Amino acid sequence: MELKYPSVEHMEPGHLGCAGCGAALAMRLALKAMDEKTRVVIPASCWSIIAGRHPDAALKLPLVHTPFAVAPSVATGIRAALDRLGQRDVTVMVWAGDGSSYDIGFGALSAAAERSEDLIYVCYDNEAYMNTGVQRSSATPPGAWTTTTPNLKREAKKDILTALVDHGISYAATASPSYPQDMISKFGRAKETLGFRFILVLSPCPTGWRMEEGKTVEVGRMAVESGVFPLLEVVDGRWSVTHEPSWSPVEEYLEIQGRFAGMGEGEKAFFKEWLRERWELIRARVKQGLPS
Ligand SMILES: Cc1ncc(C[n+]2csc(CCOP(=O)(O)OP(=O)(O)O)c2C)c(N)n1
Ligand SMILES: [Mg+2]
Repeated sequence: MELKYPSVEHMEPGHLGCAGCGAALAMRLALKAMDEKTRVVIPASCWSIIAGRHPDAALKLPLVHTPFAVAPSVATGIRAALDRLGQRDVTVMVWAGDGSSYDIGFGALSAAAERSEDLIYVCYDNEAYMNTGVQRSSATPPGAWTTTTPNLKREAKKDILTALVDHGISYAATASPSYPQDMISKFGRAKETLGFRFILVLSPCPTGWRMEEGKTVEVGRMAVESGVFPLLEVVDGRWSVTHEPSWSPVEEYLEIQGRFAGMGEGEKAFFKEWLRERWELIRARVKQGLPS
């Protein structure tokens, strides 16, 4: 298949991530839609490590490391300074894990969204606190093993996308590095949009998901095709599904990952019910359209 995405690379070939890190691939693809006038803001996470340090840094772009809960606030300040300097053509992009986005930094994220800060906020979602050794977050799916859910997570995954959309932000999307064309075009669209933009990227983690490190792209595809991770776009409140799943069996997605190995029939039924309810909401939102 002919690859139609840009050859530009804002990431060096080497980085400090684990082999098969979906979050590293996600960054590489996301940056293909960005230019060199991009400033990256990263809170405590695996990416604090993956980025490395000068002179061996993995990114070719200026990057600010922040404490766990304040990346959107630091990004707000950087945006304000750039505006004061008249540098409106510079994009500020937060690149945060699910721990800081869904949980500990959610307050700062919600506040920046509510103020319509002119930022791109990316949550690379590997569904747990991976950098500190695989602890459960509110992004961890039901039925998953983590070190803090040795008997599997009992709760559903928090729907952060809908929560952010309901702040009235200008652009929101989900993306997967297994679908590079879809992902790069969403980052391109976000770059061209003003206001608060939120992109949720599912980033398979071989270490925490207990899967083979060569299967990152394949597992990402299974997440999308089974409907577990819907590819969506919400522009000014108008929802669309950018890639219809082929509804491949959910079991295929669960069985390829060791973190779901402890699931019994009850956990599988709960997982499928969570999935069904999620899609019910998506279909309703897509149908709803905009008020006339
Ligand atoms: C206030 C605070 N609490 C805890 C930590 C320790 N810590 C550093 S990274 C991290 C995990 C972050 O998880 P997530 O945001 O999902 O990113 P990931 O590591 O999965 O990439 C934690 C708990 C910290 N740096 N600061
Ligand atoms: Mg994480």
